[in-house]
Order: sequence, then structure tokens, then C-alpha cells
Amino acid sequence: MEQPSTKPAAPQTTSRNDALFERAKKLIPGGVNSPVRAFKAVGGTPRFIQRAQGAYFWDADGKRYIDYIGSWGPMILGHGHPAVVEAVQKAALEGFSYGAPTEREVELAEEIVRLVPSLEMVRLVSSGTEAAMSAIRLARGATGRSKIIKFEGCYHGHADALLVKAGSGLATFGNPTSAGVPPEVVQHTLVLEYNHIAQLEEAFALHGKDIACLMIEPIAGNMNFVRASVPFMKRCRELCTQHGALLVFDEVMTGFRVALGGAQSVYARSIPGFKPDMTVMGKVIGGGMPLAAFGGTRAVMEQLAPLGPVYQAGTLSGNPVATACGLATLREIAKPGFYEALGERTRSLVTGLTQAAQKAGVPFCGDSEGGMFGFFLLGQLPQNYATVMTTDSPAFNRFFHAMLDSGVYYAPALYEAGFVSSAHTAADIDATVDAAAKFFSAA
Ligand code: KE4
Repeated sequence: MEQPSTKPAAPQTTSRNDALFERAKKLIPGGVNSPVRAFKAVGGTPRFIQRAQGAYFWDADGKRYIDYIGSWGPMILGHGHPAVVEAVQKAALEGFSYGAPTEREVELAEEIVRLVPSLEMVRLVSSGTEAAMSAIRLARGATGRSKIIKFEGCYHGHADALLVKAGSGLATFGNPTSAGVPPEVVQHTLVLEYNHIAQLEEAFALHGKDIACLMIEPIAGNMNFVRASVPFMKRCRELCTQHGALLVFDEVMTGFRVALGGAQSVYARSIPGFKPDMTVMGKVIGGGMPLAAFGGTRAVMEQLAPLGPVYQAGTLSGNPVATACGLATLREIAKPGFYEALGERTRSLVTGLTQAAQKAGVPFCGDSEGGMFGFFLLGQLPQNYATVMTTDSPAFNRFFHAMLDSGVYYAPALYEAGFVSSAHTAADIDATVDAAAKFFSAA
């Protein structure tokens, strides 16, 4: 019998992506199970991915892409890392889910606490949204306060209290950003401008005694890539301490992505002894499987059921297959030299793109930390959401599609960050920069 071909199918003349998208739209709202995948911001047909390996994935037409999404962060080792695949296969043969405690959940909790010094305890959940939502409830329960602070441009998942945009000034609280969220649900959420110290101080002066927590993306990957300035972050820490509010780091994207100890370890280099009170994690800790976590000091975490009065639960929390995937991933990234090599590779991408743009006279700037990067078709790095959104989005969309046609898959939205894995080679970076240089020179 003829052996089936192992070569990827040759790209077909009619796009299977189009056909699949039409089919999907009949049964799944927008044809996708998460809005950003629909390419609405950039236009065109989303690519339906058939398989992935290392730094690459292949779409339904058999076209290969260098993948700079990495499932929006989780795939820090690239796709199909042998040690991770083996761990998942072994776990799957032992059973998918028990609804009972397992040793591997303890091992994963021990590894997370070992690697993130601010954590004394963690609770495992299944998504970043669930982790952030639970952290808010816990902060409110632990402090007995209702108000929370978030920042414009930061995304913490789709829990109602966090789907909110700035109200009119500091005296008023947020307005919903989504239908279906009643105004009263966000009335306790104050939305401030990222990196705006004076506004932060005024908010605490007005509401300090009522604030349960301040939740922040320490490097905002949902504004593409915007760092909190050290002075700003220092004031967040000081004001939370002064007013008895909890500083909650949303490290769903940055955790184990920008450094082994997360973004908090990056800030601790500039702010001696810096620690948040709680940390929300996801993405990398699941290695691509549905797993997230939130953690903090023992005093706060022991307010959680079944010990304390703050309820939180989940059928698949700490799932045996997901914890095997996460644990195998953490063990690989904890190896000596992993982040030095990854950081260097990521920096080489941003440097190459910047040089190519500058050579062509195209406004371009970028930044990176560990395996996370961002770039802007702007002359200088933005410090807040309003500036990010001054980007010429038609120009970004042309860039996105030119790169996509060249087999380079960036995030399909100008406010999203990008990710490099340990599977990306120098040749992949060179090919990416070459494709960008062609676009810039013709722009
Ligand atoms: P999930 O519920 O999507 O697992 O995590 C929500 C979340 C929380 N906090 C931060 C900082 C996040 O970036 C996210 C989710 N990130 C988006 C990308 N910007 C996931 C992609 C998507 O929504 O499809």
C-alpha cells in the first residue's frame, strides 16, 4: 500500500481558509472562539491552522508561517517540544481528569512558588480571566473594600468588573466597554491613565480608604508593549502600602515570559525589595493547555474557600494533563541560560526590524523583554494607550498582510504584543527581517 505523504500538502489554488471561515461563521459567532482571531482589526481571512512544530505552523492551504503569536504567549518552547509532548502523552494515559487532588498539582505549586519569590501560596484555575476575576474577589474579601483601580489599555480577561473604560474624571467610576455589563457592576472600578503618577496620587487621595486593589499589567502586552516606568511602578507600590490596598500584578502574559521570575523580578532590579501582594498568571504556566493561577501572601490566600470566606472553585482546576504540560514547560525554561538566549534572540528581531525600517525612512520603534516584544509604526515608544492608538492603522494592516503573505505571522492587531520562542532560529529572524525590509523599501 502506498505510504501517505509526510510532506505538507502543496498550497491549493482555492483557499481552504476561506471555505473553512465561511463554514465556521455559520455555527460559531464570527467564525472564531475568541474575537481577536477573526482578523477584524486587520481585515482578510483568518488562517485556519492545521498543525504546528517548533517555531512554525501550517494553515489549511499548507502554507508555512514563522509563528510570532505562540498561542498569545504560552508556546515559549515552540510547538511540540519533545519533553512536553512526552509528559502530556504519559499523563493522558493515566487519566484526563479526576476532580480530586493530585501530586502533580502540589509539584506545580511548589515550582511556581519556588520561582516567584512574592508568592507564598497559589490556587490553580483554567484561564487568565478566571484567575484575574478570582484575584479581584479575593482582594475585596481580604480587605473588606469594594473599589478597584485598573489602567486604560490593560486587559485582564473578560470578567464583568474589568470590562470598563474610564469614567469622566476621577470622581466618577468606570463605564462598561461591553454590552451585557450593567453600569452598577463597574461602578466600583476606577480606570486611570497608565504611567500617569499625578492622576494615581489624586485617585488614592480621593478614594484610598475604599480601594481593595490596584490591578496592573506591569509590561502592558495588550497595548502591544508598554512598560510601566520605574517611578510610576514605585508609586503604585508605595500608595497601595500607604492606603492598605493590594498591589495585584497581572502577569498572565509576562509571567515566565519576560523573565523566570516574571516582570516583578525585572522591577525588583530597579526597586530594591519590590514585590506585588498578589500575582495573576496564565499562558506559559500551562504550556499551551488550559491552566492559569493566582497567588500571593499566605495571609491573603488563606481567605479562600475552603479555609476562608472568599468562594472560588473549578471543575477542571489543576487538571492532571494540563499540570503535566505546565510542569514540563517550567522545568525546561528553568534551565540555566534559557532566558539569556531567548532575550538575545528576541532583541535581534527588534533590532533588525528597526534597522530595516530606519534604512527605508519608515517611523518604527520597538522594545522587548525576554521572549516578549512589541513594535510601533511610531517615532518613539508610547507610554500610554492614547499614544499607542495614534498609530496609522491602515499602514499597520498593510505591514501585517505583507508579512503574512511572506510567511510571517504577527499578531493581527496593532495593540497586541509578539512572542519569540526558544525554537526560533537566527535564520528565522533573518528571514523575518528580510521580509520586513522588502515591505519598508516599497512602502
Ligand atoms: P485568558 O482568559 O484569555 O486565558 O486570559 C485573559 C488575560 C488576562 N490578562 C492578560 C494580561 C492577558 O493578556 C489575557 C489574555 N490575552 C489575550 C491576548 N491579548 C488572549 C488572546 C485572546 O483573547 O484570544
